Amino acid sequence: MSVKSLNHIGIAVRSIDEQKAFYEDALGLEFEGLEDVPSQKVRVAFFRASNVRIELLEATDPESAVAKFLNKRGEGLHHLAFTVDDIQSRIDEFKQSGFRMIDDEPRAGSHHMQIAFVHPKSSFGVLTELCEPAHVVQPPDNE
Ligand code: CMX
Repeated sequence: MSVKSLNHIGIAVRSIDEQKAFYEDALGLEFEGLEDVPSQKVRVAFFRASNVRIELLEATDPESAVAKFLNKRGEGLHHLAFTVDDIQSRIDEFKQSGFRMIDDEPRAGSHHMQIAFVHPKSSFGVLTELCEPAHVVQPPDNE
C-alpha cells in the first residue's frame, strides 16, 4: 500500500473571492479555475504550486462537510489529498489495516477524479483524501 504523490492541499474558506488575491497575487500561484462539485456540496478554486495544487473549498450548502468544519473550527487547512492507483483496492487495504474510511467506495470529486476519505479520527487528526485521476482513453492510431 503506498500513495504516489501529494495531489492537493484543501483549505476551507468562507469566500473564494476574498482570498483569491492572496494566492494569485501575493503568493504568485497560477489560478487554474473554479469548479462546482455537487457530490461534496462545494465550489472549489485551484491554484498550482509546481506539482501540487492548492484547493480552496467554499461550501454551497449549510449542511455540507465544509460548512460544518467552518462553523466548528473556522477557516484553514482542511485536508491533504494523495494520488493513488486503483482506488478501490487502496480503500480495501486501508480498511484491512484497521483504518476507518468515510467512503467504502470512491465518489466523484473535482477534475473528474475518483475520491475517498480516511476519517480524521483514524488518521491522527488530519483528514486524508485518496484520489485517482481520470485516465485519458487514447483513440486508436487509425482514428
Ligand atoms: N480535519 C480534521 N478533523 C476534522 C475535520 C477535518 N477536516 N473535520 C472534522 N474533524 C473532526 C471534528 O473536529 C470532530 O472532532 P472532535 O470530536 O474532537 O470535535 C470529528 O472530526 C468529527 O467531526 P464532527 O463535526 O462530529 O462530524 P462531521 O459531521 O463534521 O463530519 C467528517 C466530519 C470528517 C466525517 C466529514 O467532514 C466528512 O465526511 N468529510 C469528508 C468529505 C469532505 O470533507 N468533503 C469536502 C472536500 C471535498 C473535495 O475536496 O472535493
